[in-house]
Amino acid sequence: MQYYGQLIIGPAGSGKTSYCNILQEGSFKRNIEVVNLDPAVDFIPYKCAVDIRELICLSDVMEELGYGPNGGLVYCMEYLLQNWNWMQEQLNNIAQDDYVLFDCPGQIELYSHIDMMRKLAQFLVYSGFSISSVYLVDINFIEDDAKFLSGLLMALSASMALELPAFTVLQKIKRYIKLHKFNQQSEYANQYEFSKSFKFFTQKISELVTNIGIGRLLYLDISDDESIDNLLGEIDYAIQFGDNLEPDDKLYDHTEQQL
Ligand SMILES: Nc1nc2c(ncn2[C@@H]2O[C@H](COP(=O)(O)OP(=O)(O)OP(=O)(O)O)[C@@H](O)[C@H]2O)c(=O)[nH]1
Ligand SMILES: [Mg+2]
Repeated sequence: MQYYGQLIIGPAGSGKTSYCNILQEGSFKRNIEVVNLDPAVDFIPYKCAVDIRELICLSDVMEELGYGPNGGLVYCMEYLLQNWNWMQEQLNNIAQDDYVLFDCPGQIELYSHIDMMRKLAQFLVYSGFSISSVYLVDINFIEDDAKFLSGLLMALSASMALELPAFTVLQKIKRYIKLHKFNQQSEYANQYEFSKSFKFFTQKISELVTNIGIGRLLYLDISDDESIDNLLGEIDYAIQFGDNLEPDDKLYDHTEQQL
């Protein structure tokens, strides 16, 4: 069995859950199922195909075992890996053509300091998933050079640790542009125009990320379907999603006319 999807990672508040929700609500030529892997979350806006909290949740661990929030989270993720059969059973209910998003917790120690998420990624691959990691970085980090660079380096280190096809995504770009009144007729995917220094800086970082070979640096705003389509297109290509889908009628008609 072959499944396709994304492991959505990134720091707290970077927009992981909102991204999953928008993708599930929208129409992006696929049926999207979301798996919640955050045992600490109170409210989930999307319809969950699998929810880790049915196996274990952080508040119970803190109450019953006396752990703090971070130790408790590590315990929960370890528990999930030890009980992977449970996850495997839940995933068996997902149809083969469904596209699965894994909404992960925001504590980046899980990716960079301990190899728990790498094991989880391996389990998914063994379970038949062709999956990429998508690391969301809040574009507002760009306000501060040191913060931005450290954000991207964290993305690099987490992506390398996971050993999956990887994408680093600057998120909330539209709001950022609005706040800074950039001219919106631009070069990035024909949408945005940046100041010259900004463009140069991101281009250099993008080259660095691409040269290291662990994934492209892309832009996203969940309020902009075109930016989501662009991102999905890149990821589809990397994980080879859609190779088995029916051809697009419009594209077919157009090609036929050209012939
Ligand atoms: N303008 C704008 N706001 C966004 C975007 N994505 C997320 N947000 C907002 O950012 C905030 C945090 O979003 P979440 O989706 O909860 O972030 P998260 O990464 O799941 O956070 P944790 O689960 O705590 O790690 C929310 O208030 C969202 O409404 C975006 O693309 N544009
Ligand atoms: Mg979240």
